[in-house]
Amino acid sequence: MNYQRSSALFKEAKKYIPGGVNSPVRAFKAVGGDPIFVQEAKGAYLFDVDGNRLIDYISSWGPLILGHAYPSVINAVIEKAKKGTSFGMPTEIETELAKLAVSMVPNIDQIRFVNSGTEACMSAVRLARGYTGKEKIIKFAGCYHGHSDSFLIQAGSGAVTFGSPNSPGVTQGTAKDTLLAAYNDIEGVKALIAANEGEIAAIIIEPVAGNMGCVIPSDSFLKGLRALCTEAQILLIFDEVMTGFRLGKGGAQELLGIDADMVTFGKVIGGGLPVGAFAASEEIMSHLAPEGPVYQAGTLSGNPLAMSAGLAMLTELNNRPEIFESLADKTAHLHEGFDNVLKNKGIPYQINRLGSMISLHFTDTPVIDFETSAKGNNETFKKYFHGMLNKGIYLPPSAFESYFLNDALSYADLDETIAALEEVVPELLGKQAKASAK
Ligand code: HOZ
Repeated sequence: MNYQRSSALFKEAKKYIPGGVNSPVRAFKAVGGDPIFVQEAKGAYLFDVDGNRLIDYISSWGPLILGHAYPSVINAVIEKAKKGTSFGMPTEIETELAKLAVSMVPNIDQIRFVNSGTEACMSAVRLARGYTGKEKIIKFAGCYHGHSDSFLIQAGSGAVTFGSPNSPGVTQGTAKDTLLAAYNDIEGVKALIAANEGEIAAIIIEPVAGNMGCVIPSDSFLKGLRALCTEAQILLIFDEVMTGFRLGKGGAQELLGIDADMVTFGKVIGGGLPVGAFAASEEIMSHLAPEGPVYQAGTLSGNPLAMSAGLAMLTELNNRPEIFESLADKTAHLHEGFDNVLKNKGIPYQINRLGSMISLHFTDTPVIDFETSAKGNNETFKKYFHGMLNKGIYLPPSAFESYFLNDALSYADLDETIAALEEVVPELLGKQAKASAK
């Protein structure tokens, strides 16, 4: 495949935008080469500026559950835009989306819309601190909750991809209030709580991690966290930026049967437009301004275009809950196909999957936390990524990201992807690649 125009655009972008991108993982630094510039997308496919068609496995990092440019979402945005784009005043559609989200997600009475998952997690923690009167939080190595200061401590996703899980610029004062535990290690959490008795406001976690690849919590781990939080009066915050409205109508809480005290959402709740949200019981949310003293605000919060996209997508998911099962089936098909291709080839690998999230790790060790995820062989990952890209398959350009399947993917697309992997295997083994049909 030819990516000449993408490379030329990247060169130009680098003159005016740091690293040529507005979010680091997009720069392909973890895999080498130049990023692909998108021209447009429809359904399961991306079309780049060089005229290539790519089967998309990132779905804008999660939100495009129905596929790209889904008609009811696009029409809702167009119709709304004709009536004005931003008012900084209340609109009815904010309540409509809030009401629908509250009806779909367990354990929440009220929701506050913001503009990104970063803002949602940052604000949720502020509210947790204001509500409990305590200052420390526990987060898990490899979990990513956006780029606000408190969370850039052993953060996953782009931060760890570029070797800066603890970013310069985060003060020691801020860092000391974030305690770090290992994912799936309940004893470690117990020890932290004991050592910081009465000081921990919240534990924040991706209930299914998507920022160190896809990492699945053990049943006893999440149950244990719930029990510890209840016992020590710590708020359990589920960061459902990726899992919310994706693993089921009610997200990971519903699928895994664990109740959170607060939930954060991101891109999904805006149907792919810039939205985030945080939600909890009325009792907790009443501490938020203007009802209570914990401040949070934003001109673009509840923006009508974003609300209309979110409402159209959530309405569709609410009316067609069979989508979640169908997505999980498609993901299982991909898993099985990848397994069939890779087994007995002498390539160490692990596949983690839950619902429509999946990741492939080139390691012998089961991937259960950040440490085991980091054991993946990045040289093999690079060959895999570029081999697949050359066959028209767009995967996350970092081994520390999950893939997100969308409803527009057909079984033929999945089979094309599995066939592409078959062709890439010799490259993974260090052999000469077979000539591609494309
Ligand atoms: N690392 C982000 C997803 N986990 C990437 C976001 C982006 O580049 O858009």
